[in-house]
Amino acid sequence: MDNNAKYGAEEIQVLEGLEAVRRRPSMYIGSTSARGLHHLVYEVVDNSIDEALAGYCDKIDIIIHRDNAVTVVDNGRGIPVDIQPQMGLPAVEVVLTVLHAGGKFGGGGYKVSGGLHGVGVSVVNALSEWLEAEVYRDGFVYQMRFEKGVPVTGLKTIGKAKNTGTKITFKPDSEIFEELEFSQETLVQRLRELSFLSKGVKITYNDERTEQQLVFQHNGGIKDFVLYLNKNKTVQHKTVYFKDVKDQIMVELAFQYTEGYVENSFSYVNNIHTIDGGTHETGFRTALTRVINDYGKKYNFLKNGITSLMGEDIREGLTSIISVKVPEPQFEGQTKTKLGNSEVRGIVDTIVSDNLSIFLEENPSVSRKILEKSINASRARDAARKARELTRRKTALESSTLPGKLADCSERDPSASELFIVEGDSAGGSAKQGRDRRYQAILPLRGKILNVEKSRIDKILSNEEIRALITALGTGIGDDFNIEKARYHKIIIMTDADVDGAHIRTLLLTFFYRYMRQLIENGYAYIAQPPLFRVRKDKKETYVYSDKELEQLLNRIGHDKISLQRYKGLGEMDPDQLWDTTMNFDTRTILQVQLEDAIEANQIFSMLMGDKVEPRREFIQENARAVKNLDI
Ligand code: 0RA
Repeated sequence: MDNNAKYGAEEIQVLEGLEAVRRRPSMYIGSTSARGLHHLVYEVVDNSIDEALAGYCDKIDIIIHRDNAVTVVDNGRGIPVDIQPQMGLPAVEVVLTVLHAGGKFGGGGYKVSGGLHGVGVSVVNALSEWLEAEVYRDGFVYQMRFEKGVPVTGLKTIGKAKNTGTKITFKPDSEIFEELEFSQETLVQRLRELSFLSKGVKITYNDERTEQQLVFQHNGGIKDFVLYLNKNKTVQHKTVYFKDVKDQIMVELAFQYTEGYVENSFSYVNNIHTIDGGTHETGFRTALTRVINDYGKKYNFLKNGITSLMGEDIREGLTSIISVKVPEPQFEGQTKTKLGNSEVRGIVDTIVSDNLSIFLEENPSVSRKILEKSINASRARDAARKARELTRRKTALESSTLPGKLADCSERDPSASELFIVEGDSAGGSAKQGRDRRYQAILPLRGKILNVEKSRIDKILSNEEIRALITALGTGIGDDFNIEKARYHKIIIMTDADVDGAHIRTLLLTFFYRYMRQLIENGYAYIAQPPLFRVRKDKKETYVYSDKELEQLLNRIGHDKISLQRYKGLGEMDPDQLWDTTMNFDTRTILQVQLEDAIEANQIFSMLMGDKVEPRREFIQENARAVKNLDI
């Protein structure tokens, strides 16, 4: 066969592949916004994690350079450099230029590839202004450079190496991405999560922009993950952990019951957070419910009218992480975060049943606590149903009788209506006078609403402020929640820029997160941004929204002859001012509440709302004005 001819054809294919990626980047990385940008890093790190999963790598360093180029270094085997026969090119070049080539060589194992990321490093290469790869292997350092995915050097040997590994540095292409700035918070969150999921692997984060250095390493793996989630909660027992393999599917489970009432469970497939669950979650839940019920029956816990416990009773106060590794995962749903493989359900069920039954038999005191807690939950659920029915009936009766303190808008189309939830009666009064009454409704909340993290639903529903809120929103709550019935599509939390304001905002967000999550998921929840200062000079007034902005303004206009007013609360503004600065559609800024990462949200909520007091106070003080951090 004519070797050159074959070469040519393959090369054309490579170029066409890279061009396809550059033409429609979103097909490969989801978007070209900040989200897609961060995916580039995850993609490269996933390759190193695969090397760790295969047992050849235990250290991964991520460096963010000042120009937002990123380096990922690992101490794995190094990408092979020998000539790959099919393409007649060094394997490293193939991995970096051929779509989906990454997983084709090397020995099997579980790859992250095929999932949410897993598009291959060649995609990162295609979307980078430049990328440089260094491979440490067979005693040498090899290097190769690419621009927009195309090799601009051959594979060079540039020195000797004692160790093995791979180093990839890339600079995302400004022609592709709308946003080039990496967020430390976003990256760190994912790296922390990965370090829990990859037991023992040391992951370091070095940010040359801020000189921050962070190290993540968890020898307890997902067991440490559970401890982390329960950090500020009172727990009932030591974390339970087991790991098992069946038909090439590996299942790891860690759980621990807290004294709280909320469930905090997360599931992963090949290190991808499956937000929408799937067959692995179903298998786990089914097994948990059955095994606990069987134990309860066997040891006579179920009596006094309770014949069986429901899954939700058993999961009250449960914190759990289930992580499965599936060789060929099928992800479903719009966001591809739901596992579809039907065989996984039975396998997880069997593994959880077998291990959990043994655990319960061997740990009767823990078993007793779980059973007692579940039975309590079951009793409370009855009470809750009654309370809910009461609210439901009342809602039906009072459908025209909205809460007395709600100043509703005249518009009836929810998509054109907004509700301001305002801290305190005095600010509520200003807001009522200042608003555009056609489209803006005002609900003043008196003082603090109930801490929903510490109360069961029956108590929550008997709280007057909460009931007013539920009725005003029109959606119902919990299982009865119906987003279609929302009376407003913008629900704007407007609180003072102080510690109390931050607390109330967090309480409200906790409530939405726990009982009306779809409000957040649909993007209906917002946070108002009232000004912190008013600066007056020569009769010219300027409203200022942050300390930094104030500093910049004063530097510009000088410090002389100015009058500075600091707003401690919304109540200090008259209705016109409140309208001009915070409520006017045309000039205001409102922050949409994002549910980017349920883990972080939970962490913030449990830190703020959990029953251990100290970290909470520190956090609120630190973030009293940094609204961004509370923007779950
Ligand atoms: C293909 C085959 C082998 C390793 C790798 C790829 C590999 C890729 C990356 C990407 C980042 N770090 C990496 N480390 C390894 C197996 C090589 C062998 O059999 O020696």
